[in-house]
Amino acid sequence: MNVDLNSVRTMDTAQVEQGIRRILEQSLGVEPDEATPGDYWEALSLLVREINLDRIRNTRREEKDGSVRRVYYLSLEFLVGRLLGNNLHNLGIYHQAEKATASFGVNLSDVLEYETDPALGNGGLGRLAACFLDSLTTLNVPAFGYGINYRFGLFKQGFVGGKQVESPDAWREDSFPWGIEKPKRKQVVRLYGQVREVDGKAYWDDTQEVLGVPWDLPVTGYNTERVNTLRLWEGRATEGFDLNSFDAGRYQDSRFREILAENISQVLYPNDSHPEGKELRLIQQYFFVACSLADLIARYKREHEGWEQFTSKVVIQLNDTHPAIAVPELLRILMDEEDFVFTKALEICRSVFCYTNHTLLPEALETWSQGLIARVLPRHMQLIYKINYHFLHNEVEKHWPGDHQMKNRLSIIEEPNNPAEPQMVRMAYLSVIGSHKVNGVAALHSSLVKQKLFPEFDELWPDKIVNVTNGVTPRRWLANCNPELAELIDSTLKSDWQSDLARLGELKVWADDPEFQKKFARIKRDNKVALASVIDELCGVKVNPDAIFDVQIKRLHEYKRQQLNLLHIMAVYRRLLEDPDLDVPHRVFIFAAKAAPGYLVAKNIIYAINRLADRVNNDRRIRDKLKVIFLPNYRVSLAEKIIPAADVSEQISTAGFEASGTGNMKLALNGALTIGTMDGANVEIAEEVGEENIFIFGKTVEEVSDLRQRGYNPRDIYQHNEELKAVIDWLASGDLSPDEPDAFRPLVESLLDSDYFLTLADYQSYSDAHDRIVKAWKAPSYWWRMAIINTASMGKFSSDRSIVDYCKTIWNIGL
Ligand code: DL6
Repeated sequence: MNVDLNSVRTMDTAQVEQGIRRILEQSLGVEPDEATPGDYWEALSLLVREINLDRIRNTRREEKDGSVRRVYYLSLEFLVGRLLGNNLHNLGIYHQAEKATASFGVNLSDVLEYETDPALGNGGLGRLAACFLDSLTTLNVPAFGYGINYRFGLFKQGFVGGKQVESPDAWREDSFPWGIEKPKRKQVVRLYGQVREVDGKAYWDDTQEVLGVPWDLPVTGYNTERVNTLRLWEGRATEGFDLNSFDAGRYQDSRFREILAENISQVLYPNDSHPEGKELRLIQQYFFVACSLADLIARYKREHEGWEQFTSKVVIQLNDTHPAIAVPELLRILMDEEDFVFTKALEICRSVFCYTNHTLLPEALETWSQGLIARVLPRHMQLIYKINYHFLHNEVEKHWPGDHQMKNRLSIIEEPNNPAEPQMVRMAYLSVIGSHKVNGVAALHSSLVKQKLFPEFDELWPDKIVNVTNGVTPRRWLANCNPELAELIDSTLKSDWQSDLARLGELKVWADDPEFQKKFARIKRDNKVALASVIDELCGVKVNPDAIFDVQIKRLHEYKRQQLNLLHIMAVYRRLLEDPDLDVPHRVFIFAAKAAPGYLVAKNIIYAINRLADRVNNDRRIRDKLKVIFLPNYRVSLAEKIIPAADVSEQISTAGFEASGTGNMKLALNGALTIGTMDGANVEIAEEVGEENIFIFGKTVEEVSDLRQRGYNPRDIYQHNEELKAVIDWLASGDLSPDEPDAFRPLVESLLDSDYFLTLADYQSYSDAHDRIVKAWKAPSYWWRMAIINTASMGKFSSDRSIVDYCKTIWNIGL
């Protein structure tokens, strides 16, 4: 039977109501009048799950003839966020659910608050993966996401005396009805052991085995009956798991504990831009890659005879280098299990793999010691050498004959400067060599990937490195999180902007209309009132919804420069102390960010902001003109509350360091004005909104590099900028932390001694840009015009457009 996934069925309110009642009574065993919001959340989630399961069956039926090319998105992180609201919206039954819960006397928004965020990611990379799944499904592309079902997601952040403290996030300890265990699809993964060669064939023996058991999360799309799958693997011990063999002197004690099978999927590593060279992390990477490849090959074999069609039916996107071990793993399967010769096997790998680079930070580029890979995955180490030999002696030699330096430079194996250090395996090179396309995530980033990161690869293979600018799903990041604005847009445009975000451009004609501006501003204010009550609840601080809400929400990293924001707020405070009558609008500076637990300067910045907040928020002299808020435990559901309420979006990274950013897109989409550097996707946002509708400041990539070449001394700036000197001295003085006078020494030293991220160099320009913001705010019709133009200009930044680009330029999938 052919199923048309485009003809979407829906449910009316009475059906949703009956469904809720049935599940409350028959599955949860509670009467509607005694049910808690948590029970309603569970009942509604189970109802949605029934619908999803029904649709998954239809999706499978539609794909059964095997004619489609599937996208397999391999990612160690999927930051999916709460699922109920999003699913209700995608299934087209949000309003029905609202009315149905109301008929039981329950408010749907209270019910939705009950859900815990599945915190299966660190930040941008993981959230992007989640947006892409939404868009793949919405665009009706057959796709699987593959990742790990971590028991503990990203840590929970709290503050004690203003300092970050981390606690484990056992996100699925309570009920989590979305994941469906699929024991029948389990996979066996092998580790350690050794390789024997017999008659030229390799045998990987004496291995330790662990099981990977999949958990499936249904992925719904907007306006389609298709339901794709996010398959997350969980580690389990095999029955014959032999503890004694681990202890037989071959492995040290600490390692013994690390490699217990169940540990594999316990914890998400909490660093987003600094990989952890731990054995368990390598095992995590291999574990999920091995399970996923085995699973997708089994699916392929169920649908096809032979390997001839493999490359036209399968495409595998490597989300950064975390899944790069997939290249030698597929090679191993093809050569050792399927008897392909090396060159043919490598050709197949290159046809199916593609790799996305998400960062230029040198410390974030993964390398693994050769010795570690050789011990944990001995066969893979052999194959990496084989790929490297083939690459250097055929491809590099052909292009640069006799050039040994070039071979050294492009080798997957990095030779140490000091012979006592180990050889390292460059996972990025492995990914480039094993893929047919490599992409950066914004135009500027992709050009830097070509020029700075992989210039020789770009010369060797001029068509390989391409750009796909990131995007965000307009369903979660406008329709769901900002329903009032969505309604205004609906009633103004009368067209389906949610599936064609470029339609927002039609709002531009309303930008100067006083009535429209009034409505737009009213919605922003309502959202600010709602955020103010969250702030009061979480921080105990009352903020004025008529103040400018200036937000910086993202991971805490020196390159993202929360410290620049901090220094400027300190300066604003000083100005107010000097003249409390200063004619400036009230301002609320809002931060939310987690710092990697081992990143001391980042934690120091959090502490400084919190200490400053304490001082400012309790200082009556400045008459509430300034408030500083640090919201704890930043996560997707908190972002959904902050973003609709933001007036100003801080995107202030050092130029050349932020690959793209996606928060910048979400905030502009919701009518916040960006203060930003010419970095990442800010450049394209500026192009779309026009330079008059964005506050650009700071050094460009070229200026940053010129300055470094000339020799940068932050102390020169410090000595010559009176205001900046005063705030840094104040920070260093211990006045903000009398109990710990040296508390901010790490931050002050990093600013004055090296200032690698050029905070001081960009300070004055940043402060001037803020003055322009203040001026613009004082002219409301000018401000709201800009805000409306920002929303109207975000069409390009839908993740649907990103996925269309991937389909065309990378995956060769027709839509
Ligand atoms: O591409 C998604 C996201 C970008 O928007 C950010 O600019 C970038 O910092 C982030 N990268 C990471 C680091 N990952 N690694 N490796 O999260 O990716």
